[in-house]
Parts: sequence; structure tokens; C-alpha cells
Amino acid sequence: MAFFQKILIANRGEIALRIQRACRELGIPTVAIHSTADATAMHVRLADESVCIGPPSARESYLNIPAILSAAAITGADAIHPGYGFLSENARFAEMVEAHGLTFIGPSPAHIRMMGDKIAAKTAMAGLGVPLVPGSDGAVATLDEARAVAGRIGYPVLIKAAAGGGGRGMKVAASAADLEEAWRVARTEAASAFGNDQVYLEKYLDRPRHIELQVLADGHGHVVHFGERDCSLQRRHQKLLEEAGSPALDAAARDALGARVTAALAELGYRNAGTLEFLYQDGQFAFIEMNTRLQVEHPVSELIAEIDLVQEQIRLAAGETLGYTQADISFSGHAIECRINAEDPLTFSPTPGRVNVFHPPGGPGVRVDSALYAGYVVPPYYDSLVAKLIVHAPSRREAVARLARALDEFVIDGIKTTIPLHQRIVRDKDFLAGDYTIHWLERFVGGE
Ligand code: MV4
Repeated sequence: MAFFQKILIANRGEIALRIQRACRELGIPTVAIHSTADATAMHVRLADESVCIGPPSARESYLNIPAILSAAAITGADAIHPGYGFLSENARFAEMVEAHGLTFIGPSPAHIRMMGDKIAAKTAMAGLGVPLVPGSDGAVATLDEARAVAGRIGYPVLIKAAAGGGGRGMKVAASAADLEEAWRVARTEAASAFGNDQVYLEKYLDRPRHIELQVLADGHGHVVHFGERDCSLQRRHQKLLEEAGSPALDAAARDALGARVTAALAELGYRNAGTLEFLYQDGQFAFIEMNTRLQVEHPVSELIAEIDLVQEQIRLAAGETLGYTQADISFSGHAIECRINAEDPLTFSPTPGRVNVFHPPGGPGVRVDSALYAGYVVPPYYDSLVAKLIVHAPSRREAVARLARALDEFVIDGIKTTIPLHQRIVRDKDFLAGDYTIHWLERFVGGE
């Protein structure tokens, strides 16, 4: 029995392929959508059917809701998987998919909307017993109120936009003297960037790790977690390398966090996949945001837990129950993902162009998720992620050794990529020791 008749994949690149692979194994035909710039893309070649939905600009193609719904209608798709980015966390899109009688493969529009409002997300999680960073109790409406909150929690403080997230719309105030300026700038930027000037305050943590927890929920009260990912290695809020588990956590800390979070999401009635983001410093977790989509780095969790998260998303969207409990999930070994971008490894400027040679690594414990092929021309219009190299091994030490040899095997010729940067990271003493925070990479690459 198939869960759906046909799934439209509202995305491109490696994640469109990843979702197609899950559909194939479940026996579900797929529809690719693409812009005119992606007519020769691998996700179009490998789909059962494809529909061109617009010109290169994402606004007119991968974000074009009427065109995507029309493509679903003319091909007879009965479900839409949004992937990550694009429309994946757009509550309006999820609502419109449902209004057209189709299934959105993801959470309810109400939960997407709740988690898109960072204040609503924090208020909900705090009420369900998930720990937060010390800060304001909800939105802060006036400068006087901001002064009072900052006085209570102590400087430095961070002013964040309710509609922000992923690092957009944040201002630090190091001391009381800086608060007024930070306040005004944060409000003004929030209003112009998001059309919403609501802000809130948090104590600024100076050297946290970024640790996130992967969950699956069936909307019938069953919620499980697949352990954490350490995503601290980032530059300008772009993650470069992620690992599962975190070098900073042990099984007891993971189990304790997982128990709290799964109980909270069961109470909330959440369904499908989700990721809770935490800052972790001095042995304490503080919830900051929740992502209501499949994430780029999901494969590291798949490898340590031996699960197919995309197949699970599809199954859960069809209304199935989880069918297993936390006690059925165990973690084995260590997994690391390198994001390989079409970027100069020193300046990070994008390097679209023709790929002449594509030779991915192989051998034990190596997975490559990529939509590249020899002769493909990387278009300049979209995200620069062109491949994910994911390795799995019994221990972190062995995973790092495997990653180093796989990076050395990987050949992408014709365009510059970030492979040389990863080759340097995996040989660094701090990285080998697992000793890093969210600030480590920016120092490592320099010039910030
Ligand atoms: C913080 C923080 C320090 N203290 N909140 C940036 C992205 C957004 N998701 C939250 N972010 C941060 N919030 C407090 N109270 C530091 C960051 C932060 C960060 C967080 C995760 C990963 C990378 C980061 C890079 C710079 C700042």
C-alpha cells in the first residue's frame, strides 16, 4: 500500500534528489518542478515527470505558489514535499496546499506559524518545561522596559527580532551605555527586514556551542528524538560542518534533553519532523528556536540512528503512527557532514560554472548527497551548496580519519569548491580534540 499516489517535490539540487530517493524506495512516483535555468538539472533528469514553473529567479519559480499548485494539479500529485529553504517554513503555503486537497509533508500550518514567531516559540517551550536563556518574558515594547530587563539579567544582552532567526536581526548591547543605540537599530532593522518591529531580550552567551535535537512526531501523542547534532562550525550563520553526536555531550546529557523535548512536543501535538536549536554553554542548554522542516544536515542523524528521516516524514504525513518508541532507537558510532559549496575556499565568493570532472569518494562509511555530474553547469541564481560528504565510523577519531581520506579522494574540477578548507579543518588540533564553539571557524578562516 503506497502512502501517496504521487509526490511533487517543491525544491531543487541535492535535497530534491534525496526526497526522490525516499519516494523511489517507497514505490511512490515523483514530480520535479524546475526553473528554466534548471532544465538540465539532475533532479529533473531523475524524476518520473517534470514541470517547468518559471524563469530563473527563485521568486518566480521555486517560490511561485500558484505555479507549484498548478504543477501538482496537472500531474495529479496528491502530496508536496517542500525540502528545506524556499517554501518549507511558509505557513501560508502549507495552508494553500491543504486548501487544494493535497497533503503538505510537514507540520501543521499552525505549528509552522508558531515557530516562525521566535517569541511565540520560546513562550510555548518555556511553558512546557524546556529551558531558555535568561531574558525578557515575551516581547519588549519600550526602551524603559528593555532597561529594566537588562538590569535584571545583566549585561551583555542581545536584542533579537521576533520575526528573525538564523542570525538575522540581532544586536548586542555590551553595557547600559549601548542599550539605547542597540534598541533603536534592532527595532528599525526588524521593521524594515521583516515588516514586524517586535523584539525581545536575552542574556548574551559569549562562547556557546550550537546543538540541535532531531525529532519525529506522529500527531497522535508519540514523539521520539534521534539525538543531537553539533552545528557550531559556521561562518556568518552558514554551517560548514556538522557532527552527530556532539563532542561535548555524553549519553546522560542527551537522554535528559531528549526526554524533556519529546514530552514538550507531545503536549504541543506536534507532527512530522522538527529540530530544536539550543545554545550550550557551561553544561547548560538554552532553547533558542525551532525549525519545522527537514534540515540540510539530517544525514548525520540518519547514519547514527539507522533511520530514513525522509521516508518517515512521508509515512507520518500519510497519517501513520510512529510504531516505535524511544527505547527502540539506539545510536551507533559517529557521523560527520561537510558542506561542499561552489565557493572560493579563501574568500567564499560564489563560483558558478561548468563542472568538468566529478569523482565522488566511496568505500566503507561514505555517503555523498549531490546533484552534480560531469558537464553540469552550476547556475548563479541559487544556494552554493553542491555536495554533502557524510561519513560514519565507530568512533569520532575513526570518523575524522575517514573524512580526511574521503575529502582527499573527492575531485570536483572546473569550479572552485570549499573542499580545500575542509581538508585543513579536519587536520586541525582543536577540531581533532572536538574543542570548538560557534566562534571557532571565523577565527580559523581569519579576515573577519
Ligand atoms: C544567541 C547567541 C548568544 N547569546 N543568543 C544566532 C543565530 C540565531 N539562531 C541565534 N544566534 C545566536 N543567539 C544568545 N542569548 C549567539 C548566537 C549566534 C549563533 C548561534 C548559533 C550558531 C551560530 C551563531 C553565530 C553567532 C551568534
